[in-house]
Amino acid sequence: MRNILPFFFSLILIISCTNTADILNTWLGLSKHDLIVGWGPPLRTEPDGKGGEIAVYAKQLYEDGTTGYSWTDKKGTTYTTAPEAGYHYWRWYYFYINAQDKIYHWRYEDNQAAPKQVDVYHHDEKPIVNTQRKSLKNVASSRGGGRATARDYGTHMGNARYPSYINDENFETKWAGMRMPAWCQIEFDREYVITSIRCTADYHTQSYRLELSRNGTNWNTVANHTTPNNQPSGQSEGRDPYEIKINNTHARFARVVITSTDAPRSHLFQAIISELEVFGY
Ligand SMILES: [Ca+2]
Repeated sequence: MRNILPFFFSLILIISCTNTADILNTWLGLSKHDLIVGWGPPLRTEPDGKGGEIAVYAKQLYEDGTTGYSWTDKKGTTYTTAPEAGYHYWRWYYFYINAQDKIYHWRYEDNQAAPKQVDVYHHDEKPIVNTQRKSLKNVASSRGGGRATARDYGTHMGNARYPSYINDENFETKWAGMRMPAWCQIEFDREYVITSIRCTADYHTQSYRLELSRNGTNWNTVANHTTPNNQPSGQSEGRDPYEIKINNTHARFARVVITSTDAPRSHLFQAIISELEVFGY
C-alpha cells in the first residue's frame, strides 16, 4: 500500500482539475518512464499481444448517495423517493505501450470488482477517443502571458539584458543578473499543473536551483543543477539546456536562483540565463 499512495495522490490531483479524457490524452506518445514518473509504478503489467505491454492502474472512487425527497402534484398526491446510500467503486486505467516504448492508447472503465477479478483485453481496434496529443505548452512564455521579474539586470555598452529575455522563446536573448545570489522569476497568467521545466543557462559555469510556487511567497525547490565547467573562468562554456520532469505540481510561479558563478568579479554579467521554459496544462 505504501507504494500506491503517491500514485493515488497524483491521480486525485490531476483528475480534479480537468476531465479524464483530456488528461489521459496528454500521455499519448510519451514513454513508460514518463508514465511512472507521473503516476508511480503500475499495479501490474500485461502483454499487449504485439510485443508491447499494458500498464494497469486502479483508483477507488466514491459515488455520493442521495438524501431522498418528496413532492406533491396538483391533485394533492404526495410522492416520495427513498434515500440511497453512496457506494465505492474502482476506476481502472489501462495504458498501452508499444515495443518502441510509446504510449499509443488508453482506456478506463468503472468496475465494482476487486483488482484480481478484472481481465485485461488486448487492443486491436482504433482508439476509442481521438488520439490527438494535447501538447503541453510553455506556460512561462511571454506569448502565453508569463511575466518575468528579477533581482536586477545588467546593461553593457547600451545593451540591456532584461528579465523579459528569459521567457521570450528566443535562445539568443538572455537575462543577465549582476549580483549573487541572482534570481529571475516568472508569473504565469494563471495556475497550471507543471510536468517539466527546462532551464537553458549560457556562458559561465553556474550553480542554480529551480523553484515553483503557488503564491510567489512560499517556494519549493524542484531541482539543483550545475552547468559544465570545461573552460577557464571568463571563457564561454556555451549553452547548457537542463530539463527536469516534475511530478504534476500546481504552480503559478517559477524561479531560477543562481547561487554561484565562475564569472570573474570584474564581469558585469554574473548570471546568464537564455530561457526558462515551464511545461504544463
Ligand atoms: Ca531568451
